Amino acid sequence: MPVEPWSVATLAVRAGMTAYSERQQIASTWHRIITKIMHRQSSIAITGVGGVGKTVLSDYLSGEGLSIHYSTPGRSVNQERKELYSSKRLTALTIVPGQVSPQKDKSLDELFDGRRRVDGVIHVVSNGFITLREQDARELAQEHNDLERFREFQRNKEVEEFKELISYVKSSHRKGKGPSWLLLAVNKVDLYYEDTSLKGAYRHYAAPGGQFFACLDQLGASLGRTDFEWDALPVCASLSDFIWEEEGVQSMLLPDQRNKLLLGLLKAIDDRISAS
Ligand SMILES: Nc1nc2c(ncn2[C@@H]2O[C@H](COP(=O)(O)OP(=O)(O)OP(=O)(O)O)[C@@H](O)[C@H]2O)c(=O)[nH]1
Ligand SMILES: [Mg+2]
Repeated sequence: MPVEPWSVATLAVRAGMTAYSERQQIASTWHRIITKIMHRQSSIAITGVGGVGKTVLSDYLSGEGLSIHYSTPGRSVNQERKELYSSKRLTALTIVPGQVSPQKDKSLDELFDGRRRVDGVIHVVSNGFITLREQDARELAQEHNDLERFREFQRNKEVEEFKELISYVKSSHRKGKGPSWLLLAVNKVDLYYEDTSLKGAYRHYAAPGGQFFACLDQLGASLGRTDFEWDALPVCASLSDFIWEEEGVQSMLLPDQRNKLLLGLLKAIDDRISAS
């Protein structure tokens, strides 16, 4: 269950920060997670609407995104994988493309209807700060030409998308193939990390009364509280300003604050893999 307050300081304590540099901790925690997943021959899924930041977040969780040579990717058409090479190639993490497409359905079917178990799901949301690319952006701009309306539209879309995911999770669970946990990664928090907006995001995604809480609470009741648990955590990866039409929102966190949030999420994943 999510705990308030959401802040860099509380998450740093939860992540058990040590004297090691955050970058080293990110790399070592990621390695530990991937090794455990590999030994189990299961996998982790990353889901969420297009432009919410799934590919970039996974690159930062693995440490790749922290390199000065890293450049942000374009829209993902096919599913992406983080793999480990041992005697055979094993997928440790699958990122489902966000844009509605046959590739997306195929990826979801493979994950939740395939032979291998899905250990857990990281579902990414971004409080309406969705990066739109190409034609669809121009079409939407005509209807939602101010940022607040655009964000509201995107937040509703996130709820619809989430309900679809829940059906996949339920059906996979019925076949005994997991997932046993779901983490709601409330992403791009660097764009709304001030008091009122952050509290608003907490209420929307994590507090009783919000639609996400209702969906997840119901899901927990139907799957069995001992077989499934969830949490919601704020996070961010690429600290970029957000521009919608004429309006801009500045990124307001520093790299070391961002790294603490990444570690908070990594720790939450690590704890769940260790427990399940
Ligand atoms: N401010 C801010 N911007 C971010 C963050 N993460 C990603 N972005 C921006 O969001 C854009 C989209 O991120 P992606 O990771 O490509 O999105 P995606 O969810 O993989 O999208 P699809 O591949 O279309 O499914 C990036 O190009 C960045 O500009 C973040 O934490 N904060
Ligand atoms: Mg992508």
